[in-house]
Amino acid sequence: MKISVLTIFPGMFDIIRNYGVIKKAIEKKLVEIDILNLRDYTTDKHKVTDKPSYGGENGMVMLAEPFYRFYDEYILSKNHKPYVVLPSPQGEVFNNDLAFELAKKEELVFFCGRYEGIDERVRKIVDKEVSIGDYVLTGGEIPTMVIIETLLRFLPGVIGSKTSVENDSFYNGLLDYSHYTKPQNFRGMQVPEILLSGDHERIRIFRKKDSLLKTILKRPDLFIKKELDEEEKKILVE
Ligand code: 6GU
Repeated sequence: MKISVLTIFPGMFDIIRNYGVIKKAIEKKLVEIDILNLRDYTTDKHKVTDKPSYGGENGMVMLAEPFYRFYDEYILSKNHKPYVVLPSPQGEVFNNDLAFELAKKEELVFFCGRYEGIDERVRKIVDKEVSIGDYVLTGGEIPTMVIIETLLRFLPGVIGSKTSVENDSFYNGLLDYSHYTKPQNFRGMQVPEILLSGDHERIRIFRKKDSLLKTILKRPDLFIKKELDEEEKKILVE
């Protein structure tokens, strides 16, 4: 997969490129992440990317021209059509399902906006507007990093084992089960006996029940949306 990001603050992306799982994914060539400076697509000698809003009193708005120039020079030159994402509080609310859909694309492009917003006409060359939640951030860079990190976990080979992605919170509409490591007795708190038993089937059922109960207690909104299978129903009535 290829990801290109258009931003006036390329340095912000060092955070995701240089650490942990994403750094490894880049090294393994599972993903190529290109961070492009929007200023390189400006047309004036001062490399201006924003101007005051028409109508007044509303601060600065990002110019449409640099985004369109990038679109003409980069996106239209490809024989496949990259999928353009505009992170914005007006977008579809991001979740694991949307991340899974985005992870199937051959190439993603993120347009990072700043200030009060982006010229409305940029939306014409955007495939999907995505919000990371009902609150407002000052720019699209952090949301872009959130979206990239989430979707990369779905690419084969990025996370050590497929089962750890599948067991994660939300993958099956439930929160993750509880985890324990050494020591067995930590300040008087014990690891549940069953996890030490070596009985994989009983451990699987125990964890499933833990996931179900955690979801009911902590995220009842998720639980009421979940369609329980026969095994899950049986675990809950036991
Ligand atoms: Cl994607 N962008 C900005 N600027 N603020 C947000 C957001 C995105 N999602 C939630 N708030």
